[in-house]
Amino acid sequence: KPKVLGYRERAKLCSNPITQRLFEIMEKKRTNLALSADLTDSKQLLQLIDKTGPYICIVKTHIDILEDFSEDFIEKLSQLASKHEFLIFEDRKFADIGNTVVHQFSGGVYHISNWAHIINAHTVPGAGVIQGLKMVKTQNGCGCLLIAEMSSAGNLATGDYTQATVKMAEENKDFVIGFISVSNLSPDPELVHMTPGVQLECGRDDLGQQYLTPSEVITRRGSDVIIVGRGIYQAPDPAEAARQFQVAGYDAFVARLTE
Ligand code: BMP
Repeated sequence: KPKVLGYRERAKLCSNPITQRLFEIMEKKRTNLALSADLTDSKQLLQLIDKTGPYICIVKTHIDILEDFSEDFIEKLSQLASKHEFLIFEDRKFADIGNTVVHQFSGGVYHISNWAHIINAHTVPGAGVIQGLKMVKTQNGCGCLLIAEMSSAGNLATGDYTQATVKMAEENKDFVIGFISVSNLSPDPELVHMTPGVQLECGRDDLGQQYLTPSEVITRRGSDVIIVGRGIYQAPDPAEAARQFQVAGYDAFVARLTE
């Protein structure tokens, strides 16, 4: 069984500055919690992020669900990222040919390459999607997660598709920093695993989302980061909920370290 490494050791082993920074933040703030910030009003979203900032290592955005997007929102989000020390992950799920994703990543209304530290991509187009994204000049030296598995019922990212995705990650480590997955797929300490579909109790929603607990995800399945949306922002006290997920996620990691 491979030895489980602490966040500081992982940071030292990472050659990519984004993963290095991520593990340093995780070590310093004692958190493996990513907030899935899926509110549609920018003022409410910024308030949520400011309140939960102390407990998280990443804010994951869906920038295209904001009703009132503006440059000012990005400015304020970036200020909060510096204030609370977290990375910004735009969950854009690029999934087209290389030439198209170049424009989707750098251009349009959102100019994602100017502000995101982390992006992600489906591998259904083949390696061209990675080649395209990699060509774009970025502000923060952006790293890319490949969607190797999904949390939703009946999804097709399984078996050979998942294995081919792992291979693509291993072959593109200058830009690919890890996976969206619901299990540990690679023993390489430079590749990070992030898992959505997390609540404090197992269960599902009405549209196919399936929830696992922090201990199932981190201790048993060996993922690195829990991604939590409604479990935090729909709670009566989101800051308190974030604190509970921080503790649950971190305790689950300590349990894996010491088991
Ligand atoms: P929630 O915790 O509210 O179910 O939100 C999960 C978040 O993670 C959503 O933003 C969703 O888009 C994202 N996500 C997911 O749920 N499953 C996946 O397989 C991949 C995702 O990006």
